[in-house]
Amino acid sequence: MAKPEVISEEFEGYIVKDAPPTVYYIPDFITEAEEEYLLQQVYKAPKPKWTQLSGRRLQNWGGLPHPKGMIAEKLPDWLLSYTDKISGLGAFAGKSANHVLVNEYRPEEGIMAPPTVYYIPDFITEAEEEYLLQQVYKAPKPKWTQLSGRRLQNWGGLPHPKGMIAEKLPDWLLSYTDKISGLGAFAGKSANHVLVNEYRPEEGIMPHEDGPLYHPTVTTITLGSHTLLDFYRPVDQTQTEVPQTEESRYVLSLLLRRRSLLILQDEMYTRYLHGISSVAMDTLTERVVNLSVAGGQVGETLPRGTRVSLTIRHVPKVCRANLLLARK
Ligand SMILES: O=C(O)CCC(=O)C(=O)O
Repeated sequence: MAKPEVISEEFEGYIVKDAPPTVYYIPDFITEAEEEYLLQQVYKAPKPKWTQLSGRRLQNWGGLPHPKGMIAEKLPDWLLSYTDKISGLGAFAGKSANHVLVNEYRPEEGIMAPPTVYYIPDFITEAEEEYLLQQVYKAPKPKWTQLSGRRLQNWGGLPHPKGMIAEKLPDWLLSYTDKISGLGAFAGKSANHVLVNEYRPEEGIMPHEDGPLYHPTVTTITLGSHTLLDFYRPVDQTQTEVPQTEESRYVLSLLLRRRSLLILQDEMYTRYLHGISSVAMDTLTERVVNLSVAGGQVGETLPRGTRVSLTIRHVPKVCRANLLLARK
């Protein structure tokens, strides 16, 4: 094998041999005093500089990378001396580092640690499924909103960029939202919002993102019938030559059996779009990645019945109605 190119002669001894020759590990790159100084600076940052993700929290410095170009912000001096030092070693082929992500991991946290998809079959019993369906169909008619391809009930308030005016969830939902929050699905927060969707056969929902108004975890209880939840890559704005069809952006599907719980987090929430195709029958393929746990065979066809889903989420920005009234 050709001798790997070394970014700087002084690092020749630090090439990790069993890794591709693009990994250098340099022990004691900084002194104890420098480590202490950097930690001090990190923890001096104002609270809003932190973004809490599941499994870690982070600070972003230098701007938000974007396909159309990052609106660059000057790095603070305490980072600049290190980015300059590393750029000076030739790490960026003569260019200068202009972006730093600070990640903080507590014990038991990690960037890959929490799987981003959990599928829990038989999360509820048949009796609970029947009870929940009864409650859904007991709701007064005006509680339903008819959309093209499905109808829905909104519980907990209407999420809004300025804050959701929170409404208490009914007890029949609260026992489930509390149970799911207790699993740690919302990083210690409690679910405060439930969308009830009803899909008849041949109904579905277009691929979409759930957006920034929710904590980036979505949990779904499926009642009445299975469905296939399909995932798609977002349209790549930098790629204009090849047409990007729904088919070419399709990545995988999950089989959601009745009475199951699905938890989606992180990239599966923030990066990929999800949707349900409007068909009367689903055919299982090797792209349905949870067949072993959900029970199903490639090639099998599953006729759809009426499915009711409870999409349970946490809306972080909330204003309480009584506070608003008090201000008037
Ligand atoms: O019914 C489902 O499982 C998906 C619902 C959904 O994606 C939504 O309401 O945004």
